[in-house]
Amino acid sequence: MVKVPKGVTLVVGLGVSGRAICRHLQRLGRPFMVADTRAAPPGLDDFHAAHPGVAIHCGALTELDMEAAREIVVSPGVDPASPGLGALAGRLGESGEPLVVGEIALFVRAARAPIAAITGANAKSTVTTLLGEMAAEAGRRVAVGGNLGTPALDLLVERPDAELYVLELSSFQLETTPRLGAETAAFLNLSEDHLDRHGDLAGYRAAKQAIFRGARHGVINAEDPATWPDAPPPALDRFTTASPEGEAWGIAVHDDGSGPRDWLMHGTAPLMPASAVRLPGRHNQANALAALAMGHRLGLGMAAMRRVLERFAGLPHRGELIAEVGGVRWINDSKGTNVGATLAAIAGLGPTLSGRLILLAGGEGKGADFTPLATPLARHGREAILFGRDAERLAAALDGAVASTRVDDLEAAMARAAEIAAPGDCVLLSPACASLDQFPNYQARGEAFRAGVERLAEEERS
Ligand code: UMA
Ligand code: ADP
Repeated sequence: MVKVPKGVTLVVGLGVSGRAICRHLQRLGRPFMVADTRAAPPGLDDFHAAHPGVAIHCGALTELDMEAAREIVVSPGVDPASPGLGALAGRLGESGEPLVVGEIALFVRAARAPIAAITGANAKSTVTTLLGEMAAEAGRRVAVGGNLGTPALDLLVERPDAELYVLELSSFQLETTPRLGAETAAFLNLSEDHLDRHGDLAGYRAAKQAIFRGARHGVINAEDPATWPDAPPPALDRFTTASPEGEAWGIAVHDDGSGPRDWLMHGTAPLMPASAVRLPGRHNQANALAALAMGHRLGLGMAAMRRVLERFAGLPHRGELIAEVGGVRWINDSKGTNVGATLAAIAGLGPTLSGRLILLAGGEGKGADFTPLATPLARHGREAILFGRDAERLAAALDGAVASTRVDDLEAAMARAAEIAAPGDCVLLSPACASLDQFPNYQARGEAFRAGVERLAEEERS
């Protein structure tokens, strides 16, 4: 048994978040040690160089005696219910908060500006970026990060003058945050993801509900009751892609003199034509409305917010058009790492095609049910080309609703797609799965797709 000395904080995990936690504790002058369940976590040498003399335990957490620890700060990739940690659930630390917390708990203690927080199964990064851009456009000193981009604790030093923090928060981060106390908190949508960690959809939802703890304002999806708060904050705004009821944010037909068309609305007030939102698809109009509702609460001007919605073309790997080759569009939606995201991509693209959709999907399914993909693929699909660890499970779930082929990897899937695609078709990489069985992360998968499409475009030109 290795003992965590009395009064020492234990940091669990030596990834991006773990390192940010260590830097923060070092700044505070709090003694700490580190544990990582992997025998050789990446970047050990760099860590020793940055924190000389700090003890590191590599291996099972059950080999650690944590009884005397002042606090245990776990990384999001580590399950607080895992062996060695699970037994400490319910135990309180010196701070009066649970003994086991995550990075965001430390951030909340240290932050001196309001927090706008965003969670959901999908669209977190898009809404976080939109709101961050809106705040900057409105002249606010804003720091944006969390699950997306810069770890929250690093924002404290990168933007010490911040007057607003906009944070994307995952269920993993929220389940170890006792009280967030956000100025405004949005829960965008819920569909199956990370069931391997949270057990079932109810567990996943419960983790995400923590976003409302101590919030002064909430933003929820009127069409998705799972996002509605168990304990409502004092003020609540709802968004919907339907005609808004009361003071909700929605979409309705309005005529500004140039003919009737869909407008984004706040109650009965028209805000901008839906077609002026540069991000494509109805799901992105919902994302725009969520960002508007949060921005409105923060006092951002409508004109600044509108300018952002008109120009923001989207983040890489989210429904990103890479090229059109021989009349076939190749779209990178590598961030479609769960069934809900892939359904949104198919629903957004399918009706716009003169041809058919060729879906490239597969990887680590995280225990999800793939059957909801069958109906939209039957309607819009030419073929589903499946690869990676859960290809068999995907094929079984599609059950002949659309033609499907199984291949070894993304490269083979792209070769097959190039072979069968006809002008007017769209080849969509939206895997409905995590990438980790075959790639370091979803970005690497998206970059491999981009490189492959660029080779095809080159071949076409030559
Ligand atoms: N790991 C171990 N043992 C350990 C520590 C980590 O096996 O002791 C493994 C984890 O299981 C995981 C990997 O190492 O496979 C990384 O885990 P981590 O907790 O060290 O991750 P970080 O590098 O700190 O990155 C985390 C988020 N990662 C996860 O939640 C898995 C990053 O989100 C986030 O950007 C970063 O903190 C800064 O806040 C990434 C992500 O995939 C983008 N998030 C999930 C998602 O968006 O779906 C939730
Ligand atoms: P997150 O950070 O929650 O993963 P992103 O903004 O990165 O969210 O988008 C992830 C995936 O979700 C992308 O594949 C994107 O096309 C899809 N998506 C975007 N908006 C929505 C929405 N409102 N509902 C469902 N899926 C969406």
